[in-house]
Amino acid sequence: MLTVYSDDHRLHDGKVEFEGGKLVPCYEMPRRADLVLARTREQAIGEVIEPEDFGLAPILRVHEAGFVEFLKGAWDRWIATGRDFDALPFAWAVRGMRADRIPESIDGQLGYYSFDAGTPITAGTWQAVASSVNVALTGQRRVAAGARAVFSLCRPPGHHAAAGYYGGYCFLNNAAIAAQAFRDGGAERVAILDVDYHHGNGTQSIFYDRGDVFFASLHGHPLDEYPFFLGYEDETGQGAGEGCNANFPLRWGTGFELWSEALDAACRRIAAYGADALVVSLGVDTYKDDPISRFRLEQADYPVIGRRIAGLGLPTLFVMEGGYAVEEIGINAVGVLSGFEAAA
Ligand code: Q9C
Ligand code: ZN
Repeated sequence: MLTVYSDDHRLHDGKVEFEGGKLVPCYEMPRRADLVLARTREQAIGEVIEPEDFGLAPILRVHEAGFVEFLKGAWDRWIATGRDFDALPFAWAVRGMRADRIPESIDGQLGYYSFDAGTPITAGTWQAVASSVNVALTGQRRVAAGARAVFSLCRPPGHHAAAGYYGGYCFLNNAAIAAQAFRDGGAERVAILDVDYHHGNGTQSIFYDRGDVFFASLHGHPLDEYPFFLGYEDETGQGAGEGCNANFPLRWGTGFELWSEALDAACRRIAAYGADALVVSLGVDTYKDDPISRFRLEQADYPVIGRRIAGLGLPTLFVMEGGYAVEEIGINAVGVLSGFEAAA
């Protein structure tokens, strides 16, 4: 399987995120992608290529122009206020507040365009984010041109980012942009399978009212787990998208037996939908030793996941999302790909 990768991800290197009442070192760090890349080479899963540049047009098919403009300029505006550390928001519009008025100050806009304080913007964030999108789109183009499967080693991740806001270590939604690119390239129906530990709230929200993109997510139950405010089973889509959203929330402590039953159910829904292409939001923070997650998957489970996904028989784009047990991230992520290859 071909891997798409760029060193540009290193330009996004946040120092701290807000967690549990204090600022802690970022879990989402450059070493994550470095170790996944190293593992693709050790396992010789295939050639590694650099991304092409697709510019802003495919991004603007999914994200609001004002939001993209904000992301591009946020760091320069932040340092212009005299600060030389990571930019984090601290206030948000909640129930009944004015979400229809955009503040002018950088601090107000950081809150307006985000949903958590865990996602720092740094000097190189925009460049890394734009490159991560290009990694996804380069993989998408190869799959659209006939490859059975490609691995887009995206960093930063994307599935928490919605059309107009960032959060959860995500800025632009790589998987959603790739899914839209499949549609724009002529695919009638696209399915997205999100196996990251966290609910793909951004992806769900982007396609919620559309019937042309099916979204299925297995994740920590919102009663227990971040992002807390989306991801329940009764979110089934709306309007033309009714029936095209499937959530499988699972409680803390879930092990592979229960998790893989949910995977089977999600795969049956995707098979019944009849997609022309599949995008997999590949997070491996379901691992038992992940420092911020509470499922109990083991190393040997990841190839089984890959085999099950291969069973769908669809042209498949894997897009890297989360996974914070850094020393094992390569083994687990590439484990999925190896399992897929062995079965495909
Ligand atoms: N600092 C992904 O796996 N953690 N994102 C909340 C606040 C947020 C995970 C603690 C976890 C986001 C792509
Ligand atoms: Zn995650």
